[in-house]
Amino acid sequence: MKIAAVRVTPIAIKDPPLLNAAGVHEPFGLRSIIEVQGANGLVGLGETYGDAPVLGLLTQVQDSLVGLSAFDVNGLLARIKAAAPGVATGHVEMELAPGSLGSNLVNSAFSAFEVAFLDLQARTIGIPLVDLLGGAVRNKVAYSAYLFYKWDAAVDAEYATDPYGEAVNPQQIVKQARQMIDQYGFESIKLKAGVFDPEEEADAVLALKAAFPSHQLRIDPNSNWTLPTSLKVAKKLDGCLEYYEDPTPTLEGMAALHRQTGLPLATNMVITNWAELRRSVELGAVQILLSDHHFWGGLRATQALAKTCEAFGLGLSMHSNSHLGISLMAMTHLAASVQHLSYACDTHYPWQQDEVLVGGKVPITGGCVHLTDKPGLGVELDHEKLAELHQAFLQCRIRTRNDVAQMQRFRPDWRQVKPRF
Ligand code: GKR
Ligand code: MG
Repeated sequence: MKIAAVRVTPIAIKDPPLLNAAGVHEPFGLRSIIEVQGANGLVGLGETYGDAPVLGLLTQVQDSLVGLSAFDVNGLLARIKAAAPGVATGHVEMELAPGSLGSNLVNSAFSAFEVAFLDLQARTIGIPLVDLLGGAVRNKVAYSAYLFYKWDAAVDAEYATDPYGEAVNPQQIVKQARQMIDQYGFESIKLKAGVFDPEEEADAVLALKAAFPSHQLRIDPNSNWTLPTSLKVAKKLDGCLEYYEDPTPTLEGMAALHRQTGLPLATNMVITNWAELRRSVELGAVQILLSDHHFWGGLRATQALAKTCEAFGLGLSMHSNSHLGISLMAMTHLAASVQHLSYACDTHYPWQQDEVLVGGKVPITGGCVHLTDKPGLGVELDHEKLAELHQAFLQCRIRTRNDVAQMQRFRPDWRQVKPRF
C-alpha cells in the first residue's frame, strides 16, 4: 500500500521552568508531528524533536516518501540517508540527551517516520501497533514520577501557570511528589538533580524515602557530579536507590564508580549508540540502559537493543524528554512488546499541559498507561489543536532548545560547567 501524502508540522508546547544541569527549560518545548497518509486514506502518526536540525531533515525528506510502500521501512531509511546532511550541529540536547544531536539526525528522523509507518501498517491491518511488534507481553506500562527542581511560573510572564509551583528544597520536592503520585498513582520516583548542592539534593532523596517508604527511588544529576562527589552521595544514600542515574561523566567515570560502590548505574548519556554500548560492556561501566526510540532509531531498533541488553545482563528502562501523547503511546506499545523491561519508564508527560490528541491527554492510572485494542497507536489527531500549537510555534522565538541561554536571561553570569559539583 503506497504512501499518498506526508505532513510534518512543527509545534510549540508550553513547558514550565524546570531546572537541570544545563540551566532551565524555556517556556516552550518544540516537537514535530508527523502524518503519513496511505492510499487507503488511513493516517499513521509520529512525534519527535522539533529543534531546527531535526525539523530541517524531516521536512527535506517528506516529499520523497510519497509513492513508497508503507511497509518498506528499509526504503524509508535509504531515502533519509540520501537526504541527510553530513555535518553535526550541537545544541543543548547534546548535554542532556546526546542522541538527539546533529550527528544522530538520521536516527532521529528515521524513528519519527518509522513510528508513523508502523502506525499506518497496523491501522491498515486493523490491529494495535504492539501486535506488529510481536504482541503484548504486558497490557499496561508503568511510568515513574519524574520530579524536577523548578521555579514558580511567575518568574517570567512567558511561562504559563502550572499546578506545581516552586520546588527548590526537600519539602517542596516531597510536596511535588505527593501531588504527582496522588494524581497518577506512580510507584517509582525519579529526582532530576545536578542543580543545587549535591548534599541538599541527597537530603531531598532522604525526605522522599521517609515520605514514600515503599516507592522505588532514583536520582539523575545528568553527569554534573565529579567522581568524589558521586561517591559521597552514594554513601549518604546507601540502601535508598533503585539505581543511580548518570551521576558522573564518561564511561570510565561510571566504571570507577560502579567498582567502588557496587551500585547499579543507569544511563541515557554515556551510552547513546552501539559503539558506546560495546565499550560499556568491556569496562563494566553501566548496568541499566535507558533506551529512547527517538534517538536509538525507532521501535524495532529499540527491540534489538533490548535483546542486546538481555544478552549482556544489562537492565532496561526508558528515557524521556518533553513530549506529547503520540510519543507516549509509541513508548507504551514498544515497552509492552519488550519482555526484558526491568523498570518503570521515565516520562515528562505530566509536565505538559498541551495535547494534540482527540479527547486530550492520555490517561495515566495506577502509574501506568494502559493499552487498548484500538488499531495502531490507538490515538487520533485533533487537527484544530494541531493548528493552534503550530501557530504557537510560528509565534515563538525558540527554534532550538537552549536551557543555558534561558538560564542566562535570569542570571547573566551563569555559566555551564560540567561537572559543576
Ligand atoms: O528535560 O531537563 C530535562 C531532562 O534533563 C532531559 O533533558 C534529560 O534528557 O530527562 C533526561 C534525562 O533523563 O537525562
Ligand atoms: Mg537521565
